[in-house]
Amino acid sequence: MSLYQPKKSDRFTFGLWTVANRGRDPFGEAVREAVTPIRAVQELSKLGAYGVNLHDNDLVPIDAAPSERTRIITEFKKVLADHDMKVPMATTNLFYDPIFKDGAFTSNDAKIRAYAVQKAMRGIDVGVELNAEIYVFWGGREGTEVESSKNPVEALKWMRECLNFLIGYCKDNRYPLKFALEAKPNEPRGDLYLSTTGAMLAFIETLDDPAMVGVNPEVAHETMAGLNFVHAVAQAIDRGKLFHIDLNGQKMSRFDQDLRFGSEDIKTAFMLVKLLEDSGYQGSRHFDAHPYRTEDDAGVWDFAAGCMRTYLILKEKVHRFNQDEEIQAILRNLTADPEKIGSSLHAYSKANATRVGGLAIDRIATGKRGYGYEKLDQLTMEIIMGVR
Ligand code: GLT
Ligand code: MN
Ligand code: MN
Repeated sequence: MSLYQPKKSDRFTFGLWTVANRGRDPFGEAVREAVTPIRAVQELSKLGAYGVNLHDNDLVPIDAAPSERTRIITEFKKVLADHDMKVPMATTNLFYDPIFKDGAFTSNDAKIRAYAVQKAMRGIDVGVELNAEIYVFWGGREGTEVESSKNPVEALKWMRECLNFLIGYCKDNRYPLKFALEAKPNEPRGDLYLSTTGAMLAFIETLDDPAMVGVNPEVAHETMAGLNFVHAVAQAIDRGKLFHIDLNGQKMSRFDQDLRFGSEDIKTAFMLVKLLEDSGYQGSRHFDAHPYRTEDDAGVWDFAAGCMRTYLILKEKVHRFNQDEEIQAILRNLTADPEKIGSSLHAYSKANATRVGGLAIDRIATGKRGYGYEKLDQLTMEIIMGVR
């Protein structure tokens, strides 16, 4: 059905690392060949994606010589141009190499923090060369198992120093990049610093240029901690800080499953799409997920197509929800304010204090009100289940 066929204007993107995931886990070997960056661009463009995102080392091996780096990037740029694919986001791998086993920007060792900053500066150069607009920072190993090993206040200072350094680097080079910080509660470390999107939002305000920095919330990461992802995204939107988003699926209180978007908790996925679409979010709909370990190469592309198709199906359900007269009447009734009481709460003034202070509010009668949420939720579910 053409309604569910992805278009460039949908801005669907995938990390190179997502389709290239080989299904390795702590208990088992890789189960398939890695999809190369070039093939990822070719296949994802056929499926209708807008672009791909990457870590420095998804494209250029960590030990590549400068000439090798140039060759790889030139070849990659050609494939992107040939397939009308973009790289809207880039990031640094600050977690894979053993040097980062005790963190990067929050390592106790200044030499390791410097190496991380150096690697991020090079990664930023690559991102800018590929016309990326957003540079993501997912700490990876910024955390600890042994609490006594690191001063958590110092760790935050180091994190701030490194990010400020990189803000300075971008300004000095007139790079038009924006940064997006991605929170995660735990895994791969026992505990990670700045573990929620809300924590990131507070931290951003302490940086040298808060306007340049927003968040990259991920479905799986808030959900792992049992938190409400939609509310985290809403707070980011409220602050004008939703610069990017990592869409995937996750069961609560498990390891970071990174499942196909919409494959778990379809109601939350629906509410998330509704929030993004209703808010006018203009950024990438980026999928940070992995095909099941059971899949061969064909399954990898089923996975990618499924992420986008589910998003578009949910988007169409959101449209139905917004057009549904019965639902909209319920919603209008919920916020009805015939006496215009709400406007007296917009700001404190003597006049408003007099009005609010003097309102005759029947506590008992008002407390008896039924909200009709059973009906509203059932109607919502019927939209999602496709019978409405
Ligand atoms: C890694 C991680 C993700 C991050 C990526 C960016 S890499 O797959 O699990 O959540 O978004 O560094
Ligand atoms: Mn992510
Ligand atoms: Mn994840």
